Amino acid sequence: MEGYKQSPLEVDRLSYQPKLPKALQKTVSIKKGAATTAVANQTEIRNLFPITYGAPLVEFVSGEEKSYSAVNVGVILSGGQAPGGHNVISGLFDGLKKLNPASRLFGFLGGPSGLIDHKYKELTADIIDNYRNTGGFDIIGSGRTKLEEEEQFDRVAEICKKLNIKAIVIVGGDDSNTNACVLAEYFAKKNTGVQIIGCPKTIDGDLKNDMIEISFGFDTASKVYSELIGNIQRDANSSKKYWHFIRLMGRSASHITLECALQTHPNVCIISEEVANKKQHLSDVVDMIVKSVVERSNKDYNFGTVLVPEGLLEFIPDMKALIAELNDIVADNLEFKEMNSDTEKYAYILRHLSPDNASIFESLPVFIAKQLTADRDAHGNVQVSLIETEKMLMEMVKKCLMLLKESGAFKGKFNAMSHFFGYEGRCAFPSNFDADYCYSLGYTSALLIAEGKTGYMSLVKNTYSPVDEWIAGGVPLTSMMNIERRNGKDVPVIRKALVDLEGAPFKCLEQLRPIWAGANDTYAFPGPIQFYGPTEVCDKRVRTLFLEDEARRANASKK
Ligand code: FBP
Repeated sequence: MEGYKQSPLEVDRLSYQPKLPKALQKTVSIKKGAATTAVANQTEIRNLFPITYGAPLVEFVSGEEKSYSAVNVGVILSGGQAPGGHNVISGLFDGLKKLNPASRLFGFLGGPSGLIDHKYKELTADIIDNYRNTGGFDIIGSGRTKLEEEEQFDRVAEICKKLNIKAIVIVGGDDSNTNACVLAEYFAKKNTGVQIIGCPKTIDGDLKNDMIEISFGFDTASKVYSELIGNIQRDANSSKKYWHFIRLMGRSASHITLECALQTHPNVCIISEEVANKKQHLSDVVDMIVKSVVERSNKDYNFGTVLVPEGLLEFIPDMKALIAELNDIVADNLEFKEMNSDTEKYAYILRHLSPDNASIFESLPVFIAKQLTADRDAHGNVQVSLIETEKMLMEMVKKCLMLLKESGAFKGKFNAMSHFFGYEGRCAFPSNFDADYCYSLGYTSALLIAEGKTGYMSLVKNTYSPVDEWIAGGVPLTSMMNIERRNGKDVPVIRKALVDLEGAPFKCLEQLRPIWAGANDTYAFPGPIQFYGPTEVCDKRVRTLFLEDEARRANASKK
């Protein structure tokens, strides 16, 4: 395009050949593993998914040359962007072509809505080659339309018939893969002959379980944020005059915040799951930060860093109750939507809230109260990425410190700045790990399709080890399901993985946090992601993966 020039790094990354697990490098055969059940509510899940329930785990191992017929396959990218999506598509494309060069790949545009509205483009080699190892989902776009109604499924079946599509790969998080599971069962029941394969995507890191070690994008995104936090810490330690309140994306789960803390060693790190577990109030969280500011100021350290997970407010019991009541008041409320002024809206909310929630609402800074009443997402929930929790905490800490100053209990200075890191990391160039992992996931999806599997998630395990030693296969989607109450109904969903307070990464944070709180020489500076150079730098895994792998091995050796 006129005036558009790819950066030198972009040009160079296009020719990076992602690594594949050893077993996938030549011809493969499929090895059947143990039959599966569901993580919980086995009877209900079996009754809801009679065809796809109980299928075995599968693994691909080196095997004899085999011929596969040509297939047409569709792919969608669903939900928030995550680094590596383009590599899932290129791995899928290369895998399909390797198995049979006459196979074709169709990308559906803008996420699930592309499948429903029949908007697609064929992904040919010249298109794919321009996106290899690049960040973003722009090759076909993404979207958050929910694919869950039978009418929508029938529309999908229509386009599959028209394009002679034999399988669809759904690249998404827990919700999208839940929908993939329902769609797989529906297609099997209707004998459409269309297979459904899922791929574990989300920077949030909350799509993981005994089988899925990490969702793609988490590695890159947490490294990007950690670089920025490290840079800020060096600045804070140089000028020694600012406290930095940094909110990190991750929706409900605090995996990203935890990982960034392990990489950078901030002075304060809040973990939502811990706050909920200890049933802390907003004032407890504020007090914890105030305590740290005061203690550090006594040592003349009038600077520091505070990491705040994006979903914090929903984990504070009293805030959760307030948000739930606000959801009921605001969702689909035309009268409220049509009000012209913020003052009118504020007064309306106060009139309709229960007395306890009204008093919490009134105690919040006005800008937060306004953000909490903004438009809901497609699921009727508050959009956490739009709530400036870091600013709110900053304001509340400031207020407390002013009172302490008046009473003589705080003699230091408090100048603070706020940051939100989210969108900066979701479309970054995938790290070597994500480039290889995503390519392998895509390639494995092609193999699952060739082997006639449906209702499976593409699986690549042993990811802490070098790529050669990775194990590729598939895990039935039904095995990750349980029943949860959503919007007043019991529904089958893939269980979301929140931070495990008994898990190795959190235990490590818990142990180190007190040391980081008072010091100024413990900050760590991870620097930018490196693509070229020594493997210990370029292929370094995130701390979460390391600690979980170590714990897994220790457990296995005990058995
Ligand atoms: P997914 O769960 O779809 O992967 O999205 C992750 C995420 O980046 C969250 O961390 C964040 O809260 C949300 O998407 C933001 O949504 P949007 O892209 O609609 O602003």
